[in-house]
Amino acid sequence: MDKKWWHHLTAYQIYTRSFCDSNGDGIGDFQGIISKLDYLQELGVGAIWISPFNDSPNYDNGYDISDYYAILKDFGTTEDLEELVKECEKRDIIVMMDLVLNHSSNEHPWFLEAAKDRDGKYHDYYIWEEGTEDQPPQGEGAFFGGNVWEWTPQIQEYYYHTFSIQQPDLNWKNEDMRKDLYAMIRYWMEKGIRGFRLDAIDNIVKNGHGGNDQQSEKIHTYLQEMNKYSFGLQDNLLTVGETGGTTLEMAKVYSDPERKELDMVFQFELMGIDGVRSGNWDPKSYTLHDLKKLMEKWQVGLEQKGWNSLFLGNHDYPRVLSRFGNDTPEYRIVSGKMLATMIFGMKGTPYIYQGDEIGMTNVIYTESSRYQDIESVNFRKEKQELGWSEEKILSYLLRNSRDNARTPMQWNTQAHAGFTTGTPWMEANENYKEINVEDSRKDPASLFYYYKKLIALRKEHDVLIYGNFRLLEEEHPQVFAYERSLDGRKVVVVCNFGETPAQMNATQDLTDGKVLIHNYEGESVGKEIWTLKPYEAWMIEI
Ligand code: TEU
Ligand code: CA
Repeated sequence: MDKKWWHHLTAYQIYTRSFCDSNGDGIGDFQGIISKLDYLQELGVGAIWISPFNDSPNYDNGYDISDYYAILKDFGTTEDLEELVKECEKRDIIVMMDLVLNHSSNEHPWFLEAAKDRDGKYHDYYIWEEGTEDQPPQGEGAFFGGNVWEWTPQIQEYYYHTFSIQQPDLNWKNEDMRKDLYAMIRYWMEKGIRGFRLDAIDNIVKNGHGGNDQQSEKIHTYLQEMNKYSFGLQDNLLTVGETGGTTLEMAKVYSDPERKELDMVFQFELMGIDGVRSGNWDPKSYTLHDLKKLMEKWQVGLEQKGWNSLFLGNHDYPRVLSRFGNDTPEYRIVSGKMLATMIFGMKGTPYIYQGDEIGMTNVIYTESSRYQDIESVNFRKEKQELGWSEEKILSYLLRNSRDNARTPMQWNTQAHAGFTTGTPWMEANENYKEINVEDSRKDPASLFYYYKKLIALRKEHDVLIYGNFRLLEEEHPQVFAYERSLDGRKVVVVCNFGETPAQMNATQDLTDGKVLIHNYEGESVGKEIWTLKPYEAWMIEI
């Protein structure tokens, strides 16, 4: 495998709106990020992925762009962004921009034109179907509620939207539209943006009857074309595609370096394992064995060709700890460390979502009216119309809502968790007095320092980057263990996913091993490794 400069890097995702507010208007901004760069440098991350920062009416917090060249005023100015890029450069951090190319805002001038005139240049920048007001074209449900087709009385046509009605899909069949997007990407490349996360990129090819075409070859043609006219013009960029519906076979193609499509992809198979935000949001049960086999499939599947992104959550999912760990005071830190060990021992590029490094948890609301996210708001409305009780709606939102991950970053014990001196756009999680950055940095045993150590380990040990993956203890109901090996070097990772002790089968001799990291006090490897404490995790070099 050819080595790349970004292989050892750990990325950190910033949801700007909720990260740090510098001017007291209650909304996080670029100057806020700049003021926290020393913190991120200390953690050791090599990239920050910033959620969309272009101008937007914010129906979907920036994922509905009305001007691809302008900066959202809430976040700052173009000069602030340039300053951010420079300040990051000084600290060896690259800035990754979130590019939303599947759709624009319905307030983008292209769409305003398109919806006015069937014969104008921009009409074909979007996807239209004939119909009558009471007879929409055949189509599936949109991601954020309702049907994918929305009526435009002015021109008596329906437009297509994968997500909300405020997010009309762009028509990738239109070459002028594509060229306009590529020019826009070059503009941001010139501003010093070194990484690009392509939002919902596997949705850009439609199947012609109201759905996305995951089988089409066309998507590869577009990605290669985009690379040729934008990313490929520079050799020091990093691209990651959000490909929610991708199969392993497709992912191999997307991230095969020879094909020049994407450097890596986010796949969401794990994100759907418990039914969160998938299907009808009903809870789905799964076993640790299912989770292990799924991870193994992607680890082994992309071993020769391609590259994985490693993550357990982002701004679209509940908090990692509340979802896969144990967020009670007793086990919060230890289970958070265990999950981090599991992910950082794997092959791929780890992404930390803001706040996960200090163990932030889901937010507990007692009224469904507290939710702000468009998806949650639409969900609530739809279910109310169906007659669901408040109690049932609330229980679904508590488990699934994206707002769980969007409460302000918890910096300290001051008002609003130190996120703002004003009134926050969203209240901080009430537990900020117990969970915050300031306290984490004072405590050598904190999750923060554990993450810091994991990030550093990946810079020192090639076996963690390039080693082959082999699942151990496959049938164990409570332990996730695997081995990474490279040129005679071996690292074994052992994680107890249970709240109770677990006994492993002594199939390997680990007693002479060197402990790289361990989430309980004391670092000697003896026989005790075979009896794991609750949520205990080891990373051992043998
Ligand atoms: O997300 C797409 C999205 O909704 C995924 O979480 C989806 O569940 C996954 O692809 C499985 O198919 C992106 C952004 O991350 C999200 O915040 C935006 O709301 C959305 O696109 C629309 O831009
Ligand atoms: Ca602000």
